[in-house]
Amino acid sequence: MADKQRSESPVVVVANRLPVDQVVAADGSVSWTRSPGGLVTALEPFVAGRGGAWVGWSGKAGEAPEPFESGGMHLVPVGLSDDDVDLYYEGFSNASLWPLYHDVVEKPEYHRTWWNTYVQVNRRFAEKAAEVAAEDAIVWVHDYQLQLVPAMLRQLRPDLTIGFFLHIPFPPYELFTQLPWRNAIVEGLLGADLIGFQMPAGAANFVQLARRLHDLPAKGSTISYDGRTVTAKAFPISIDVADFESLARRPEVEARAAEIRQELGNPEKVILGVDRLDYTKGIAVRLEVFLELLEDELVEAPSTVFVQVATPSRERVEHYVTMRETIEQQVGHINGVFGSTSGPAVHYFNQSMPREELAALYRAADVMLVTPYRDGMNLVAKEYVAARSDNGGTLVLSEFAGAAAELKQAYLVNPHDKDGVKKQLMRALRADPAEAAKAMKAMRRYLARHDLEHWAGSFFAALQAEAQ
Ligand code: GDG
Repeated sequence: MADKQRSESPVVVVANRLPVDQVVAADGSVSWTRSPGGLVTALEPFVAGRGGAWVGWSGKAGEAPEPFESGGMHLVPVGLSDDDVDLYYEGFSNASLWPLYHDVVEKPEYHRTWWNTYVQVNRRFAEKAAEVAAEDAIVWVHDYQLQLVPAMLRQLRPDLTIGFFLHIPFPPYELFTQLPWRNAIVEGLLGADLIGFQMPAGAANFVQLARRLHDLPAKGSTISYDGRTVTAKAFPISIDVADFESLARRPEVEARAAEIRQELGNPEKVILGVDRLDYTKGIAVRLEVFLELLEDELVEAPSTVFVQVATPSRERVEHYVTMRETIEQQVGHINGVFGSTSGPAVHYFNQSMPREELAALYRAADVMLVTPYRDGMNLVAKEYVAARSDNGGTLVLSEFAGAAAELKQAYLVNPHDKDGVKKQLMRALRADPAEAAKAMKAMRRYLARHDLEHWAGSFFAALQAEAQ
């Protein structure tokens, strides 16, 4: 690759998705709208402010569109064919790695065709990044879909400083070593100078793997590899706290929260769950626990209602299809037995809601129920806390979500222990308002200092230090 062909981006983000969505109008014309995700908001200042680039997939299968400018960033699309989407994205990323990295909650499938496509697509991303990065640029690669990119990129461009952040948990040695391609993944990640994890445990798992599987010398968070030092450290991600708080405080959002309670029939207590419809999130456990509490007559419907927003996700992956059917049967059963003409016991929404509506739901809920079996962080828990500037509401949180290490005043639960979840949910429902307000205030104080800017800033600072 001749130098003159290179663009001059001093900062490059590489992620599975571009920070924009492609919109095709009725006349066939193509335009782009900014994705609503928090990650985009967090990274944009670092990328746009420095004439940087973002390499990613547009979200639509087919030829890659030409690079273009948006929001001050140089956006570089990577093309994925229908087969790539099937094998690299839905297959290896979401049906091999996703369940393996989440404690094998569902059985991962390992197929050589999926892996081969994962390698090919990772190479495509690495080549694009190598093309656009300026001499000595900083490149930040994201997440489990692109774990081979750091090593591939280093081979193409040894001058770069490369960071990698994993948004999901990193499993212990005993689970990770199931993976037939375990060595290649570890070597892929070791191409980075800095590997970020949500939790210290993930970083420690990685260091242990490097040591045991590859016999590499390691001290604390650093690994010696190929004449370089690779650092593996925790950088717990967060949300744009001020932005979410001000959204939830808007008069129209507060009015909508009151309206929601009215529409629900003015119940005494509203329990809320908000998740992508994913088997790691423990939605079925919540429904089982709510059913048992109704059966035990510890709660009564409709004076207590459970609202579950389950946003459609990965609808072509088999595990997700069966899980949705199970959940819908559970909801049907609970409402069949405990619903009445004045309303159902469970209000279930398998649809995506606008952010304003989510914020209003957070403000309307007495108890936020977050019960994943395993979760890298869980931003919903943090959003709930940020939304409660009235210090109202209580949070029931799985100890297996990264967020549990930070939101210490939550009612922590083990989602595998139904009696334990029932007990904590009842405590949350019966919480003394003054005590609950104190807990919420403490969590809000913590979050205010640990927001998304803090996360992105500390990762970039650590990466820049590697570049010195
Ligand atoms: C991965 C890791 C880690 C949900 N439904 C709607 C909607 N959402 C938004 C939430 C929240 C986000 O989606 C979900 O974030 P989570 O962190 O809870 O979970 P994952 O999607 O699994 O994210 C996770 C995260 O990456 C970041 O590193 O925390 O552990 O698994 O922001 O509000 N947003 C809108 N409508 C919905 O219906 N607008």
